[in-house]
Amino acid sequence: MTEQKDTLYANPLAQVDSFSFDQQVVDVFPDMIKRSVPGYPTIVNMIGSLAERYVTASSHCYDLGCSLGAATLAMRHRIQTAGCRIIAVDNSPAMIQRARQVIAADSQEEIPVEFIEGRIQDVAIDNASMTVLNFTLQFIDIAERPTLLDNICRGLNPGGILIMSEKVAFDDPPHQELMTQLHHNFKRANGYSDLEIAQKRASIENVLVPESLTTHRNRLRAAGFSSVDVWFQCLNFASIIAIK
Ligand code: GEK
Repeated sequence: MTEQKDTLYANPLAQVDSFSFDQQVVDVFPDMIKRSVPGYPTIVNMIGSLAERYVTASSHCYDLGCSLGAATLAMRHRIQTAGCRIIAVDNSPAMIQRARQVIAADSQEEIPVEFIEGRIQDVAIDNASMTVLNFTLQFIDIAERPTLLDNICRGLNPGGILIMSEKVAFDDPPHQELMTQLHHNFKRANGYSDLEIAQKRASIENVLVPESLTTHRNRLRAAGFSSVDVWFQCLNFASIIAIK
């Protein structure tokens, strides 16, 4: 499948609508996420490495907010044990439709992938050895986050892991400002103009709601995870491993 360049915000818009995961976004998504999220390819690759280590025989793996299935593919290609199944969930019909095509074109066919088009808050999680929330929790209403993480922890087998990547916020305003500016520099270096950066920022405001690493750690502990640590961070993007 050819990768289209993200130019969604390249021209001045009379009105910047709230960001949504529609067909336009799906068409440019791989390019958009790579040029916008520092460390995204590293994180996806490491999800594969963690699958190799943590996924146990005959268990379930969940990719919650799967988009086009990057984390699903990373797990599928590295799982070493038999009898596993990956459940990939997204509430964007356009994303799920394209993700099905991506998986249909994948040569690794031994591990079945089940797609669910729906809200991750409504998915029953059971017999899980690995669950991934790769830049998805940030789109969930803050009030619904604790219940979702409780549900994820309950559905994991003992020793199972959650990989949770998020854009994060900082309590110290000067540090927040510095991280924001460096992130914008990252986007500029990847070819986004100041107009694109400003319009995207306006569209994502109130749709993507970042929280601090302290808030994430406390919530994961409260959900029942026994070990919670950051394993990756670049600027205001971080990934946590939480072990049950
Ligand atoms: C990757 N994990 O490439 N229920 C289900 N899906 C949701 C919900 C919800 N309530 N809210 C948002 N989504 C992927 C990248 S993108 C991150 C994840 C980003 C979905 C939404 O439709 C989108 O596909 C995904 O979460 C977030 O590893 O765009 O920054």
